Amino acid sequence: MTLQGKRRVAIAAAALAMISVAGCAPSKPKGGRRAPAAASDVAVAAQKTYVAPGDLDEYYMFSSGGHSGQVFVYGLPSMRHLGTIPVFTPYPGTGYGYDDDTRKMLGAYTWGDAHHPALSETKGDYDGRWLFINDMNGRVARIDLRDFKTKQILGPIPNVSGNHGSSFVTPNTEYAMMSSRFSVPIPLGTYAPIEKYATDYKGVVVGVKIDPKSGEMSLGWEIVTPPFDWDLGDAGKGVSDGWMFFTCYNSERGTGKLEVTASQRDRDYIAAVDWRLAEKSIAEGKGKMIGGVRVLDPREVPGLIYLMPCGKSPHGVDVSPDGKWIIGSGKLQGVTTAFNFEKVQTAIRNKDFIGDEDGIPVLKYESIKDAEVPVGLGPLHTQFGPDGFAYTSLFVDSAIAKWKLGTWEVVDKIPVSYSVGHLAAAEGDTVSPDGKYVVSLNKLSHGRHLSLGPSQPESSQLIDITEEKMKLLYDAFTEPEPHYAQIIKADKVKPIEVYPKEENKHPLATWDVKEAGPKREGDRVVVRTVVVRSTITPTSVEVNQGDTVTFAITNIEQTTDELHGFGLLGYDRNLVVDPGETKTVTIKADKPGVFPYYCTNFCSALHQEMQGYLIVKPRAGGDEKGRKHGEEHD
Ligand code: K7E
Ligand code: CUA
Repeated sequence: MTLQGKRRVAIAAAALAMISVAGCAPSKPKGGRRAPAAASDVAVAAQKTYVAPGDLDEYYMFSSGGHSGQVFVYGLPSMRHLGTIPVFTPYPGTGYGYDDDTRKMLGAYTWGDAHHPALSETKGDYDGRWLFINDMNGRVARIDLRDFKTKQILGPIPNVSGNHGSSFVTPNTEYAMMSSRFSVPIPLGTYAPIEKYATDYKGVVVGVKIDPKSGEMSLGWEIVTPPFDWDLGDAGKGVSDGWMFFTCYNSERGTGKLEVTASQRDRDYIAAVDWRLAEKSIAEGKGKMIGGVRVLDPREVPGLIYLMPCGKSPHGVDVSPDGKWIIGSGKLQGVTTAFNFEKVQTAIRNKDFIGDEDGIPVLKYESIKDAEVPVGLGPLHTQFGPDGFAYTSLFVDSAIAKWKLGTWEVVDKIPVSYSVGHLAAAEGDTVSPDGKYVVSLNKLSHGRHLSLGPSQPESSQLIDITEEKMKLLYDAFTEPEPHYAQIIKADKVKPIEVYPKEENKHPLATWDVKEAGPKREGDRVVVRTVVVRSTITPTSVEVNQGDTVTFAITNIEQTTDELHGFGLLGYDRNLVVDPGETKTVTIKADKPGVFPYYCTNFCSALHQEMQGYLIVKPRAGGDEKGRKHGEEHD
């Protein structure tokens, strides 16, 4: 056993001793703590989740931030929140959305709704390079796991309204897939009355191409579909590599109260999309330009899509580690269905169809399913663990079911608090899920924590899956709102701690304080700025009212953890510049006066002294007018 391991056991033993004492206490302990369950269970859970000060967690969990537009990073098994990666939303904590580059990347948006993070894969295994994540506003982002920063936001993608079924990457990160939740007339901006929904409104499936070297995303192709509400997706792997699966609800093409109109049929669909055929067809010049993109019509490309009927309004679809089974969960049912990919292929070959939807063949349910697994009520999502076990979240039952692929036997069930949406298994979306944990991403948490008033947090519960019976280990409370998360072994991620000086190719990088200072061209002023403990150079800058001023700030530290901020009062800007990094911030100096700038990120004993002044000289004759105008700065 390692020293760290020994320390952990010793501390856990101490925790056990303490808990045993509390367990004997006759009345409710002070502070409102519940009497613990069997003390030994609590002690085991404490031991399994306790990461001693200075010790490191075993896994990273990247949890979607839902409508906060961010990604939250946790360490497992401690469930400690280690950091927030801002993606679709400005975040003053890291200065994201305040410097020129990230402001431009965010575009006109101040929010995003991010549901499904997807780690990049090589041969179906997480490779620790990138994390992709969707935004309902038709966008998808790439985070670089070398520095945990958002590097690219692609979109809004033409023709897509409500990018929910995204971002799911293929086994060698060839694509991040997208699908539209809301069908609308396309291209966006086209008018059609709601009465024409069934015929004039369209869904869209998109392949976002990923450069295997740089991770750079570009628009690959689109496929137009009937106006179903596409929901979730997963890429085929192993035997089903080359295919992509998307669930939908509202195959009824209903409008109005969807809870009624879209719940009439016994079955909706999982679409099986041959993405290699899509790629090939586009290369051959097929498709029609819609909204500036080439869009394939399944009627004109036979074999592109097939529809697999799946129980009432399915939500999640998840492909087993070997790619053999496609697990689809009808959220209004008590079973989850395992479809057999081989049978799907046979049915396609035999034209075993029961009809079509706008020219897309519908396969016969009985011919393609292997089993209906009686997991419990309201199955949403399935994840995979070691030894061929699958774990399905049950929203209505508020539980997680454990069952066996192939024998379809439900072997265990554990209640969660409360109403689980997604669940995430460690390494659970790879070809070799060998993780020790499942995290239940719950929608409700009432009564499990100190009250915060009406805005209740969500909860994420850590569950041990190393033994036959699942065991609840820990409750963590999260900011809004984790949908899906992905969990990767920590040693697969190799983050840097400073930006090496020799890699900084920014044209305005300044490494010598002697070169710092303003340079004017007409009414544009570029201020080369150096930040290093404990001075911002230059310490003052004078410009004229109406000038456009760019501060190009280089943090010349090469020491880990030495971040410096740049908050500019009166002009609503705050940057944080990491060691070795250069960032620019541009403002129109339309308000005269004196505006302090200062380091916002505590960096040294003389952090407080790290300050300076932007002095804006009023226009000649100035001026009430200038001041008024100035109030409208962006
Ligand atoms: Cu189930 Cu958006 Cu994947 Cu929420 S989604 S839970
Ligand atoms: Cu630099 Cu605080």
